Amino acid sequence: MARVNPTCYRPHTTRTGIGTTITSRISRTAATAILLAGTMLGMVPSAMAQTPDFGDDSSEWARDGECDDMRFIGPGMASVLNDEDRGHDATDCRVAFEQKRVTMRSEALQQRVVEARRIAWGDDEGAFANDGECDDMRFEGEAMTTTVLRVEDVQHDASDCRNAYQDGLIALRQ
Ligand SMILES: [Ca+2]
Ligand SMILES: [Ca+2]
Repeated sequence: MARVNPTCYRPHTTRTGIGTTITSRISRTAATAILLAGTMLGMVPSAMAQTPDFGDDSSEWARDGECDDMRFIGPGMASVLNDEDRGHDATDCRVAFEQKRVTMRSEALQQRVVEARRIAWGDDEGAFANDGECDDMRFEGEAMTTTVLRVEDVQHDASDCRNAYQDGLIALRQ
C-alpha cells in the first residue's frame, strides 16, 4: 500500500543577535569607522554585522560542498555533525550562508547536536528512509511521519530522524 505524506518537513531557521553584541562592545567612533569602511567596500552594514566568524578549513570535511559546522542550520548542512568541526569548515559554510542555505543555529539547537551523538540512529536501510520524515517509533514530534509507525523501521531511518532531532523537531518518547 502506497503511503501518502501530505506534509513536507522543513528545518527551522534561526538567527542570533551577533550584530547587537559586537556593536555594544565597541565605541561609537569605532563603529562609525567600521560602517564607513564597509560602505566603501560596497558592503551593506547590516549584512556585515550579521556575518559570523567562519573559522578555517582544517576539518577533514572541508570543501566537500556541505557545511559541517554545527553552529549552522539549514538545507546546506551535512547530516552528521561533529563538535570537532565547529569553526573548521569555513569555505563550505560561508558559501552556504551567502546562498542563504544555512543560518546561525541557536544555542539550544547546538546542544541538540551534542545530544544526538548519544542516540543509536542505526542505518538508512528502512523502506521509508530519506523521505524527509522520521519513521522511527522511538520518537515523537512535528517531523514524525503521519502514517502508521512500524517496528521494522526502528533504527533504519537514521538520516531523517537525526536531522529532525538536531533541528529540534522531534524528541525521544518518554
Ligand atoms: Ca564541509
Ligand atoms: Ca523517513
